[in-house]
Amino acid sequence: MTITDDSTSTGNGVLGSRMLRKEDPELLTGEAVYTADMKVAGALHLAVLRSPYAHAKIVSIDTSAAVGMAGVHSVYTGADLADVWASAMPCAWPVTEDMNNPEHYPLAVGKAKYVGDGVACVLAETDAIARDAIEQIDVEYEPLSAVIDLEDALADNTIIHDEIGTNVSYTWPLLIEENEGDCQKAIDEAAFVVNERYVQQRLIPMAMEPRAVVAMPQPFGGDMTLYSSTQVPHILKVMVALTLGIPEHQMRVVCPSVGGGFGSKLNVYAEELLCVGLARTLNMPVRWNEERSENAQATIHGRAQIQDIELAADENGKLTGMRVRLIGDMGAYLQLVTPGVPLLGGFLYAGVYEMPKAFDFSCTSVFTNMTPTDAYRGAGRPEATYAIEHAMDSLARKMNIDPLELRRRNFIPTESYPYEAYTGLVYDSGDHDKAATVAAGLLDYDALREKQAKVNVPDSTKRIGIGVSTYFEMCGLAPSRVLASLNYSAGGWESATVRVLPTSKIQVVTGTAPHGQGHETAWSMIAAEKFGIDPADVDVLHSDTAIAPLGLDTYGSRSLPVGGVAIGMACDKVIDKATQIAAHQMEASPGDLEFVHGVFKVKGQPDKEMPLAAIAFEAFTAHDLPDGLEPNLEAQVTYDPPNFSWPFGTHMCAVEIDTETGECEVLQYVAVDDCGVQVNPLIVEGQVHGGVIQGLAQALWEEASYDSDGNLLSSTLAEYLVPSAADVPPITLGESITPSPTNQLGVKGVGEAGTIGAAPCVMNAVVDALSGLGVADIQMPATPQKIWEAIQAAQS
Ligand code: MCN
Repeated sequence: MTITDDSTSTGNGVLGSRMLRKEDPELLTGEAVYTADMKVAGALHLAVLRSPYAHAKIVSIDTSAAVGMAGVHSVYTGADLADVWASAMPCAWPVTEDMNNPEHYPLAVGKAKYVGDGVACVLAETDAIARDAIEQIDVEYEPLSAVIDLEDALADNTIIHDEIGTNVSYTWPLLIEENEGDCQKAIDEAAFVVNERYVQQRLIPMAMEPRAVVAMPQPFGGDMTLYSSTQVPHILKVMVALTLGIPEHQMRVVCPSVGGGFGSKLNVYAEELLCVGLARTLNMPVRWNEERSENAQATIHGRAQIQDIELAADENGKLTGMRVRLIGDMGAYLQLVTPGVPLLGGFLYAGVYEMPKAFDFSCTSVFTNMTPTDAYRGAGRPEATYAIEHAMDSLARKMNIDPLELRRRNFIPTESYPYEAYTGLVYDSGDHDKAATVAAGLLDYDALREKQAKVNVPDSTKRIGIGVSTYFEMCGLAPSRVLASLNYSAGGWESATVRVLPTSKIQVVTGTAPHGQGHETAWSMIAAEKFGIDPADVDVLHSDTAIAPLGLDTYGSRSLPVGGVAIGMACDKVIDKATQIAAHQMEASPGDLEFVHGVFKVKGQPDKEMPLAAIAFEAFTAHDLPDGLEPNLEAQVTYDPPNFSWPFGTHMCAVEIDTETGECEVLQYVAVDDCGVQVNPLIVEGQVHGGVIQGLAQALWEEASYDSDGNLLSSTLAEYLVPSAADVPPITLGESITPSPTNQLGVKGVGEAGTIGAAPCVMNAVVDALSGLGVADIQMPATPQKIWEAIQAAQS
């Protein structure tokens, strides 16, 4: 494996090696410090009283009993804190100019709008006292009917936000005006049309570490340090400063170790604002630790969409048009990027297929009396992939052809890249036929189809299903200009500083904020490859805005294709400067030097060479530098990518369904995820494994279910079925590497890829197993009960 030619790699072979993650010993042996582990002398503990009603007027709140309890410092309602906020909680993505965004404060005033909405809070000497004290707060509620069903929400019979007067937040069209006529024509003239509704159930991200916050005012100077289990320290710093009116230079955010996020920690939460706001008011440290069931209620949920899809094809199965209508469930309020999530998928509904411009899409998003939704691994893109891939299988069934064959007929040909899609976006590179061929080979697709034909006979109680899915992902968010065109309030750049210390050890400072992705290892490998040194000689500094002041954090599988590339570019800048110093020292021209395995050599003069260590020391002492050159070896780069990165892949699986119990067992799972050049294949594999399991979980097990009154029925791990290791099938990964031509490392992101391919793959297998029994479709999650009921319904 090599990096692309325009880089100045010295090619020591570190890049692409299966190096073990250097951060793991600390994380795996309990040595790592998470926010909740921090010892903070004199801190007050926050507990939040949450509404037990999904929708209710708050008639009165009596805090007197709680105030009088021993160990209680103070008790606050939303009204008490009105002066603490400079503005309402932020939503960074006003997707349309007329989007309805209700005011949202850390504690509700007037009305509670979901079960879990904070209505009062306590500060006490210990967490236990604070939690006991909230039980003593007496709130009189006047319950209102809850809006849970998305189509009921659209009907506006019960209005959640009175000041808005409708439950609709926005309607976002993509290409409708231009293409509606063509799209209808394509559907009217099609030889085959698929017209289906898919429900993306609500999911709970369920990071292993719940959220935790410590807000520490510094004793002198009015500065505030916020420690938080977040994946966005830089964004959080700006947003907290704006929301609380804190001068930004006096605000620092630090993430101690973070135990996963999956998008749920890409946010600005009420508890962060409460802790900082109260710590500032009282000039005392304030902390909060989330409980697991609180996490299920008060940390964002994901997915939650209804998708109506019409897919048109000619007699050969070539796609001729597509219409998509979405209803997005925003939950009770808009969090940081809530409204943008369904739209991120809007660009991907044609998957990896050639699609004429006869495409139209619109998304109407509504408020409901449930936990706010926001980004969850894949954020819009798994939903879009599910829709096109599930519809492709339906189309193949209608045409009575093999689903893999149908896909091959529609793949964007490899030679068409870079490919301008129907949306105007340009896909960088792809080889879908290869990914599909590798996957089919690993699954032994043809042999399995033959076996299936023998096994799935009418009286068999065990039926085999074969699932195929392909995908394109739009990640590495993104060129700032494109984000601007989508009304996103931030850019898509990333920053890196690379510093060679006097003893030639290297510091990399990054704006990315890892929470399980192994950046310390991967970024060390990039720098080690560039400088021809051991990755152990590189230290990666991150997740502290005082140390890494510029950054846009980690989400959207952006850290490598944006942040990692920035590091590569900063290394190049440092090497350029070191080359000038080496040339000066050896009385040669910089053009005559080569840098190989950490040593500067004058080409053709074997006795003339200087190691990086010598140059680093020269740069430090600055006794004899070229005229005008600044001392020290350090460079900073802020990189704004010219395009998204476009990973793609094919997933395949085999399932066996017991028709008497509805039990579905995934027998075999194959994933070929092409993320361009791989910095560390071991990390890539780990990312894909984790992602696949989350996609599998959506297909078969997980669902945030609510009753009609808006009670969350799955608020503990007894009801919310996160798979254990024992539930995970054998996963075989196949290799396909198609470098991205848009960045110097040739990389694309991989953090969400597995999740995007997996749910449609498994659900296609489920329906494939049962279609012979007359089952047309099953909505996720395909639990044994749902499968059994679908079989019974089809048979009767
Ligand atoms: N990588 C690589 N070669 C590639 C692509 C990636 O070696 N061609 C490596 C990178 O160097 C990095 C890791 O894979 O170490 C992931 O990189 P990238 O795809 O850039 O994704 P991010 O680092 O930006 O991580 C975000 C992504 C997202 S969006 C979610 S959600 C997610 C995920 O990562 N949440 C995670 N993976 C997770 N993994 C863990 N353990 N916990 C989470 O919460």
